Amino acid sequence: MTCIFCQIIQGEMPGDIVLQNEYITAFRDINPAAPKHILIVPNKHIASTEDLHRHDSIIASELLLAIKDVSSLENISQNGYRIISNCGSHGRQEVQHLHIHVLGGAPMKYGLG
Ligand code: DGP
Repeated sequence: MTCIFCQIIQGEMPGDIVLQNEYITAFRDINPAAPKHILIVPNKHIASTEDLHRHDSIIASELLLAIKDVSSLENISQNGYRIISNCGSHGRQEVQHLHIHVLGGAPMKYGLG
């Protein structure tokens, strides 16, 4: 079965893409948990942080650097935001393609659990 996020990256499925470069794609979450809720994903299919290896260090750094690009594009740099990456069943990861949630546009609730 083809990965949903791979389909969005490749333009085979509609996705509200806010940023795309050689390494990463950022698009709006279909089920936003905050006024601004963007997912940043590697263009290469990597299932989770557990599957991210040192030979993909450029991808890892591009994922992190894209956070600031997205915050700037979404006008949430000044007030801040929360980033989350769920991994595996205990982390309640639903889509098996590594992604960083960027949540902003309003104060987050306290706590992480
Ligand atoms: P996670 O639990 O971290 O795996 O969150 C996956 C997120 O992906 C969830 O917030 C909803 C979002 N999502 C699932 N399917 C789609 C889709 O087809 N398009 C978009 N834009 N987001 C999706």
